[in-house]
Amino acid sequence: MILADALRPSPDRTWDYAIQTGIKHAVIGVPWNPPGTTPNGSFDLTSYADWKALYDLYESRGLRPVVVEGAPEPAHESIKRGDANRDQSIETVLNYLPILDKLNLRTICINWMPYKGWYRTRNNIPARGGALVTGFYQEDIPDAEPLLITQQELWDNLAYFLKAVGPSLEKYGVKLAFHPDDPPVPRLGDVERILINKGNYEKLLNIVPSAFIGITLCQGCFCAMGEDIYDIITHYSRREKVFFVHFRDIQGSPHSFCETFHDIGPTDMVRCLELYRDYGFNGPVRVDHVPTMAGDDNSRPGYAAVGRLFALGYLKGILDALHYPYS
Ligand SMILES: [Mn+2]
Repeated sequence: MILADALRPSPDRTWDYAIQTGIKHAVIGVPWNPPGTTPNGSFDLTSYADWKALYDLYESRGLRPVVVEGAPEPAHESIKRGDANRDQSIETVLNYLPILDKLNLRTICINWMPYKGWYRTRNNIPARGGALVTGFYQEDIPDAEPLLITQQELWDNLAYFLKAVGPSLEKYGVKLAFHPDDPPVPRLGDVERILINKGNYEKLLNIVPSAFIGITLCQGCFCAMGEDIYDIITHYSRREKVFFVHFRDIQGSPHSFCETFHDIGPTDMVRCLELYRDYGFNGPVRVDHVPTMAGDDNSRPGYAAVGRLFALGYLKGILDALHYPYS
């Protein structure tokens, strides 16, 4: 496994914790510009110099970038929505793929959730010892009209995109790792969703069959779907479709769930890692969605520094105990 941590493109305490924990790989974020601003804002997605400077920022601290997460929103939001800027945005993607190749950045974690990203209705649910976790409760977000996007439109936009970029993914050796919808529900207020179950993942993988189109196996999302997480890991590891792992757990169902500490959720996390190991998974992994613990404020629910530190240590301890090699 390649043990990595998601680190924002400006060094902060989470960088220090990652480095001090022995992490040597980074899941990098591209400086983000809100939708509606210029497509690329101050960071030009088609500029090698801009990508190289970003790469060097991480590298200078001993963190080798291995995954781009998420797929840069300024380019991808229009593609997901299928709006008037779609073709121009696809052009941008086609222009940055060779740059990623040059930097040996082989994986993009992408989601297919336009308009709303990962979504929670509660951010301060008490967990062990007063730590705080996030949760999703469908009753908190009633259906609204008109729908901004339907399932059919999402599928159509996805097929349009994959057909446009598929050959370039192969040419430049860059993998697209599709993250599940979070929450994995068919409808979220005024938008619909598609990456919500195994059946739809099978459909996704059949649109443009390619060794460069696969999955971000966010364990918490597949658990929330009600899928058998051990079957999911086995099935997609065998097919070499696991491009990236999000180590995470939840309790509940698609329409009603909350996050858990990694060590006390319903999932047997040791068994999950045994399965990745036994099927020879050697790609990147990162911890995902952690509780906010004492010492952190709750300004970044799911991504607080101390909770992350605990999760990293827990993951590393299991890997060592299993003699699962990682770098
Ligand atoms: Mn995730």
